[in-house]
Amino acid sequence: MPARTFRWAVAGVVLGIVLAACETAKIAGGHPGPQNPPVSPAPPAAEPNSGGPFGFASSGNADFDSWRTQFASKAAASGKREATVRAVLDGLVPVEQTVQAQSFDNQAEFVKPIWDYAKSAVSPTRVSNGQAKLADNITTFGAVEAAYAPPREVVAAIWGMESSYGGFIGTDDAPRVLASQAAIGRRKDFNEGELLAIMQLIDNGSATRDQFRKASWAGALGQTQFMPSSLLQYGRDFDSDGHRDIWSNSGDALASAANYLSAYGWRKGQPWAIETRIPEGYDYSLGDGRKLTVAAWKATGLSPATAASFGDSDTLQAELFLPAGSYGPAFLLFENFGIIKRYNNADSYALAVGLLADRLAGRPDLSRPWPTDIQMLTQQQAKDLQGALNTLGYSAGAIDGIIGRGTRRALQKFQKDRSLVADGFPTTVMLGKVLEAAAAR
Ligand SMILES: [Ca+2]
Repeated sequence: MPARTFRWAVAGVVLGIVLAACETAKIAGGHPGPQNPPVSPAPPAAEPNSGGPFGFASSGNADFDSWRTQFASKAAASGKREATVRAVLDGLVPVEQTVQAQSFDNQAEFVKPIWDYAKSAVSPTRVSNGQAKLADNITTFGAVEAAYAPPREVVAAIWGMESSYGGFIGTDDAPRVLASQAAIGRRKDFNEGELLAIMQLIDNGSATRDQFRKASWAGALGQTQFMPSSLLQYGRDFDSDGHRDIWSNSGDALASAANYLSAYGWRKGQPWAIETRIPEGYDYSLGDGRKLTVAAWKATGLSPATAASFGDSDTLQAELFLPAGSYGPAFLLFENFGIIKRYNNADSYALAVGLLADRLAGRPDLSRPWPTDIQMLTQQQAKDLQGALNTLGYSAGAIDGIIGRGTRRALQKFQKDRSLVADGFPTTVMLGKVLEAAAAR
């Protein structure tokens, strides 16, 4: 999915500061991207005059009221039932913008190292709860697994990450948070599209107005934390009762998540990643995003960390992923890692889902510990690093304090040119070397 250009996400999805998948991209859970939700052709004479037939009571915010009147007319003109338009928009009072802005800016993903997130993802409680849920819902998981490409443990891991296996689905009103953003916040078109999707879901009987009152602060819905347009496009009515009830029907929720991954091209039977052992003296600069076959990776000296072999994956394309540089576990990533990122475009999220899935499937824990004793760069230090790399001509990209792939690749080039271990991992010692080099220019 095309990456969003805003820090947009459901609560609880994570982008490690060391590992931002894209420098500032976030995806609202399960949302496939800024494709326009299907909109019926406008009936020619349906355009209401200004104010339209709605006449909402004032919210107390003139800008919001003005937007709402116009948007209601637009929604009705696009074919949404007037009663639905009214039900979705009537009585809304915009969220205080400072509160909403804080929610966007204070997401844990921007301050946590990736291993904090990975470790909490596979906490003993989350693993044991997941195993219990797999056992309790064995018939549903069997049917979902038979109907869609991903294995049950991956679907269960997403369920666990998004809503603690359905235990927490949010208490915000999706129309309220989306309308607030559309009217006086960020990303008008995107949020209006999500509101139109809600109206369409109500109009076609998939969901009720009241169900949309159980959403995250960003408007993500139900046990799978789908944005409304994702529910419209990928939601499934697995028990065929006429409703896509991802809030309280775990079959609908799990089938919807599995369908989403299938639709984005999940490779049935292929792994998401395999932990790899790296030999002494290895050229870490190979971990720069290039894709080679597993056979070619083996020829560079890599071997599987916890298994006897890489299995039958020799011909698959993989990328060497060094989330903790040379200080922690390394992985060969496969296409399915990218499919998990369609759900949420952060390496740390996909890593957490994959690791949790592995544990739920009974596969062994990582062979190498995360380097919890390493001090992470602060956001300001990360900016200093990016600025110095740019000064030195290594092109770290935008100076945003988020160390994503671009920054890591630039650091790898710096390290390689100086015969340092080119792992692209920004320790404070490495920051010192880069700043020193930049100052000497
Ligand atoms: Ca249903």
